[in-house]
Amino acid sequence: MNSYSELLPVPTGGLEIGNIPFVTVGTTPTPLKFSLIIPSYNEGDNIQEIVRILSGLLDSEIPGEYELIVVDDNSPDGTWKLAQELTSQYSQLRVMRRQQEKGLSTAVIRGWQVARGEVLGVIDADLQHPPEVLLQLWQEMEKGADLAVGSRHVEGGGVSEWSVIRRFLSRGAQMLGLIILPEVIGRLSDPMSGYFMVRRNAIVGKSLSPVGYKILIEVTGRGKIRWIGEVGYVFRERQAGESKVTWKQYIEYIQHLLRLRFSLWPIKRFLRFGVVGFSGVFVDLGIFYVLREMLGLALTRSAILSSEVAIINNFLWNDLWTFGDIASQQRGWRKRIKRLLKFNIVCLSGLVLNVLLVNLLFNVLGVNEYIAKLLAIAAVTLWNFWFNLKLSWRVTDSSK
Ligand SMILES: Nc1nc2c(ncn2[C@@H]2O[C@H](COP(=O)(O)OP(=O)(O)OP(=O)(O)O)[C@@H](O)[C@H]2O)c(=O)[nH]1
Ligand SMILES: [Mg+2]
Repeated sequence: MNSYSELLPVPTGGLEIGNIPFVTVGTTPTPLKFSLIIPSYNEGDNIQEIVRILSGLLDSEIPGEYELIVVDDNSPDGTWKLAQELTSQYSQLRVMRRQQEKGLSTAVIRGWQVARGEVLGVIDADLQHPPEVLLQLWQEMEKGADLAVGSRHVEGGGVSEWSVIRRFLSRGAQMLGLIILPEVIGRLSDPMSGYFMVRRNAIVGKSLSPVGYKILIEVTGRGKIRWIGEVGYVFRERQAGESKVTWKQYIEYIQHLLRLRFSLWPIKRFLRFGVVGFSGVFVDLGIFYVLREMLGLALTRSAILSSEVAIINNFLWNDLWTFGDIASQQRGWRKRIKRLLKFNIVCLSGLVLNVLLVNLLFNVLGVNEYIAKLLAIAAVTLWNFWFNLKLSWRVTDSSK
């Protein structure tokens, strides 16, 4: 009797993780607690063993409330076929065979897109990720972590028989990551890990980029990850099959870091902030003219008043436009006044910094005074932007 499950449909289109699809497969209700993706390419010698071990572990912990999803890229050795045959024996197993798309990262994302679990995970098919660690990772999630990562660089972790070169490259890649993307890479002791679980809520609606091999960095960078749990594991030697790691992946990795860097920096906001700042110059000058020429006020008084009007002008535009999306979540006059006060303080501190910098550059370093002033304006613009972003319109979510 042939009682294999049908192959899963391959999602097309964007690489965004949605809410749990409301489908009932057989008698299994949705949502499930956990969906574990097993990406595979020519893992015919390993697939049966990994499915057997993982099913055993999860059956003991969360019977009937999980699913294993093998995502195979049409392996020439027929891994997908072998996996599909296993579905008659393992009811929680589902298989996707991709023929149009290739690559580890997109395999994981496509798997997550059809997954029904509240927690989404990934594990290599080649038994290099010790399956027993899975339950420890699961416990981290149960304790409330948003992300639980198997790490080779915390207690209990390691790499068994890697060559010096591979260790060096792995560490080097991590250092580079720390320089380019400190706020992401700095949160992970093992950013190259391919063994982790993430709460669906933390990445729902986020579009994950297909560049690169290391989906963990993408998830940490774009997701709403507050708490990360790490569990040490020793990366085992391959038992069977061939490695797919090539130089190309290092290049992709760097591309990936850079792409994420640019999308995480709030460049659009910064440009708007600049435009608003520029408009403030004219307001300042205009009011100064009115106060001096028409009302005959004293110089200092006019300068202070016109600056304050410009600050209020800038605040209003920033509150409406640059940071409008954040402001609309902090409604009410009280909050708005609070933001205005903070904005004032930041601008004032910027002014002090401006004067200090011009003095330092001109008097101490001997820079031409106009160049000194220009440099100070550039530095203070960044300063004002950053502190207003973090303080006045508090954004802790880096994707904003
Ligand atoms: N679906 C899919 N899976 C892949 C692809 N490339 C690698 N995999 C799987 O992803 C997992 C990790 O890939 P590996 O080639 O083992 O990479 P690695 O573990 O870093 O390197 P090794 O130490 O050489 O094994 C394995 O389960 C592979 O079968 C791919 O293009 N598509
Ligand atoms: Mg491997």
